[in-house]
Amino acid sequence: MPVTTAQDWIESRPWIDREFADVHGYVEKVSGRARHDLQRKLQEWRERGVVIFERAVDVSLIDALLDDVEYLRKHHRDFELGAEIKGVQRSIAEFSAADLDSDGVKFNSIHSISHAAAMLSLTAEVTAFLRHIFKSPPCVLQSLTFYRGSQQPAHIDYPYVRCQTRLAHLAASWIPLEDIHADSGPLAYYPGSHRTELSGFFDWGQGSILMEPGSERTPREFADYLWSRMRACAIEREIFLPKRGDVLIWHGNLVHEGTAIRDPARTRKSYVTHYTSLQGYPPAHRRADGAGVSAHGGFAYDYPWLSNPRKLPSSSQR
Ligand SMILES: O=C(O)CCC(=O)C(=O)O
Repeated sequence: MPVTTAQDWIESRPWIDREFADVHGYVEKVSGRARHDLQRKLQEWRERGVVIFERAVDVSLIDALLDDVEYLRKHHRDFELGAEIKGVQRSIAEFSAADLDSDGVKFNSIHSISHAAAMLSLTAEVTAFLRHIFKSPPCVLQSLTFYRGSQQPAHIDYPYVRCQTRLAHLAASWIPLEDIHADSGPLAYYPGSHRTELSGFFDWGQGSILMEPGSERTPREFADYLWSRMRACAIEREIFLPKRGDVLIWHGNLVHEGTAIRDPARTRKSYVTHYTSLQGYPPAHRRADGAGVSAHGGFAYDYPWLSNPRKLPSSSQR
């Protein structure tokens, strides 16, 4: 198997990440269609690797997703959906109700059974911004739904989220499903760390920049490496304390983490979507009939391996 190297990542970068990206020229060309202060946001993306849109999310979709999540938690034995608790991946049906209440619970790709989730992933402000980043329609690769803080140590997504055919065509949105409290284990990120001269490339073994099943190095070593790079570059983390309705978008090479939960009684309901471009979407993830949800210029394709899953209320009421 050929090893994936830093060069592979560099060669697959979208236009905006290249040394001489002409943001001004690009904005001049498309500004008629821009729905926000595009020049400022694209510069922010180049410099910080993260942008925030306040009050950009439809809160009725958030309510519908919260109803879906409550339904799923009550009826989890009836559903086929991946879930992860502290690194253990199983079908949600195999976890107990108490497991589903613990910290670090993630539901994987709920958007495949929740229309509300798919529509949240395709929030207009997000898809419009990512279309500019990729110069191609954004497509949902996967989503993660959190009930409590993840406390996940520092990481970058692409060593784990790497099924896209253009490795560096990767970004994520983080949507709070409630106002986020400082003691609930909020998301934190290291602005500017998406620049590879700052974050470098971690060697998972044999020169590979991806975590493979047999990797010699661990996610904890990856976190230690990133924390030491952040210290060396004097990059301070920023903690994201959004209100319901806000959304943050991060670059696929941005260092981020789930901070410590200081009050275990608090929930931290949030919804993450990872995207690639239509050009980078893995053909094997797309059904031959192209079925899925399309909105605001983005796509959330149905997965071919979920041919007839039971759907959550926001989908079945349609
Ligand atoms: O929300 C969090 O605490 C972390 C989310 C995250 O790291 C991810 O989805 O890649």
